[in-house]
Amino acid sequence: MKIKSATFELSAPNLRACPRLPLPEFAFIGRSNVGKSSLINLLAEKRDLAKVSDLPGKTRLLNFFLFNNQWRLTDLPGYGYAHVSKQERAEFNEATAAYLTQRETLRHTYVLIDSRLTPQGIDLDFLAWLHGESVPFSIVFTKSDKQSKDATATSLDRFRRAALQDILPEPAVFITSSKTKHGRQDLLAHLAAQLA
Ligand SMILES: Nc1nc2c(ncn2[C@@H]2O[C@H](COP(=O)(O)OP(=O)(O)O)[C@@H](O)[C@H]2O)c(=O)[nH]1
Ligand SMILES: [Mg+2]
Repeated sequence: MKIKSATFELSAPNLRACPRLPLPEFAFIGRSNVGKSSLINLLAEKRDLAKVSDLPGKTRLLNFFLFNNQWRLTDLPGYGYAHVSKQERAEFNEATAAYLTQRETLRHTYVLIDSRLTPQGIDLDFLAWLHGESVPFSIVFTKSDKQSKDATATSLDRFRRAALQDILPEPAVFITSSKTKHGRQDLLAHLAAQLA
């Protein structure tokens, strides 16, 4: 799929404030700092479409980006950042949960995982929750440029055993780097297949 246009549409604090015009949507979610915004910029081939930050925990809103005037990517608040207050955390989790389980236009969810890390409890909990709610999802391994191919393969193996073993059919896994553009075409092909 060719990306001809990509623009920021709006930020929503809750489900009610999400865009009204029904278009197919794809959600990106993962821990703070995992590379969600960078991946959106990679798909769009724009440097500053989504705000990239070294400070985790900055995005507390659901951010909508319109692609080719046909479909949207939703940058969801990162989970697992300890430094926001309990109250704030509960609120954004509620908006995110409502979006994932009730948004009628949501076609597919991509869960981003740092390819360098051993399986993290918070990711496993989140995946188990998604699966329990019957939300269809795939895995996107991020930052693959930061280590060797072998190390990524080992990490993926470990992750499959820890997180995906009980989930059928086994979710697709994409290996990506926003730095080298690795995985961009595969991810776009997967999106395109779901738009067809
Ligand atoms: N080397 C490398 N750094 C990345 C990659 N993706 C994101 N980063 C860096 O990781 C940090 C967090 O990225 P960001 O996209 O803001 O993560 P978000 O919080 O999930 O939206 C930033 O410093 C990015 O430059 C990648 O594929 N490779
Ligand atoms: Mg971000």
